[in-house]
Amino acid sequence: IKALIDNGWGQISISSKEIFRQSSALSSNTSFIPGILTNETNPLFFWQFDVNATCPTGCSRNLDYNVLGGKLNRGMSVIDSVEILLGRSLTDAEYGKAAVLGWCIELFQAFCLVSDDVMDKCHVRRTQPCWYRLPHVRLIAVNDACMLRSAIFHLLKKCFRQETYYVDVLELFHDVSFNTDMGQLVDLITASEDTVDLSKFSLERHRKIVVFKTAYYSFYLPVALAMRFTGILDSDPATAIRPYRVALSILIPLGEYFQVQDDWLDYAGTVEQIGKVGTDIIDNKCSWCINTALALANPEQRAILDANYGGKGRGQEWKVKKVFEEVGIAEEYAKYEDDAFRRITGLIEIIPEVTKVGELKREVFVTFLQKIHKRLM
Ligand code: GPP
Ligand code: MG
Ligand code: MG
Ligand code: MG
Repeated sequence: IKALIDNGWGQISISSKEIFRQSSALSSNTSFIPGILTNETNPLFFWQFDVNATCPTGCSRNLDYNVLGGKLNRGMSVIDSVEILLGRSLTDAEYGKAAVLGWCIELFQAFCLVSDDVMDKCHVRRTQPCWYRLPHVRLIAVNDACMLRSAIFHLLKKCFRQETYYVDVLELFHDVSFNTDMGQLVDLITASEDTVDLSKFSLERHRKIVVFKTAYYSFYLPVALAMRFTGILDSDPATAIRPYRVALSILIPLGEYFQVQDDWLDYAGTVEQIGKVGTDIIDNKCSWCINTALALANPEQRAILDANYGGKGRGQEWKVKKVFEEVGIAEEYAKYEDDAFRRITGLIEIIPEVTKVGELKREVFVTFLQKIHKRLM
């Protein structure tokens, strides 16, 4: 892994390098993702040995191509949250285990992106062609996505089977995964390929989609894993406070804000910023942008949206973007960001300012909010 990082992985940020370095320090004879498939003592070794010999896509290539190259925010959030909850820096062993949980979320994210790009028919992801676009991959990407998700459970078994919270962690992944699948389903069936009917859209429907498809796995999952890892129980017998519910009540709105930003950047971001090319308009997606534009459009503008949203013809996307501009969507988005920041800060303040070890801490959520507020990538 060191060689991988030092020779030619210049695009990996410092924090990503740190997570790799620490993960490989987990145990002297266990290299880690993407090295997990290169170690003979690893139960996954047979994958590489058998499958790479015959399969041109190769499993380690799947990992290298799809797990790396992102910001690793979700993975790093597990480690950051564990450190905050324990109120101290971690030993190497603790860091290694927290990093495994971080990598499990990154595997889940890779599974989501590989399959989402097939479903959204995208071309570019993390500034490279989407995995399924590679000529030797194509629909094998569906199986590769499944393998990325299955690898999570291999890792959890390998590293956490002895822990009292093993089943809680398994349940978390299963529940969050189910919610994400449901969110993705509602996203897809609301964006019909054959008929464009903007009257089906609403901000309420948008909220349901984004909470389920993004907020649970991107925001609740990292913090809930850190909470399990540090021994936080479902309810505190002394105070009757239910910490996981409190965390959910903050992280779901935070995840909703994050996905609104994703929708905004799909329309306004450049490929250099976001590493992908937006497809929400041509894909007829129920995004924050179209819902906001619908609320502000006059009858002529509405007619242009009705005639061109979801259209694949020349200039149709441009016409929609022009209406977005005319209705002042940029100002509306700036207002949304300010309001979301205030609202979520208010939710965070429900947690007492001073707490004991083993209890939730405001800083976990403040750190997360600061990481995403006004993000441009
Ligand atoms: C983001 O939607 C949501 C996901 C990537 C979750 C997908 C879930 C699955 C079960 C496959 P998006 O399409 O707006 O993301 P992006 O803009 O990154 O393509
Ligand atoms: Mg999608
Ligand atoms: Mg997509
Ligand atoms: Mg998007």
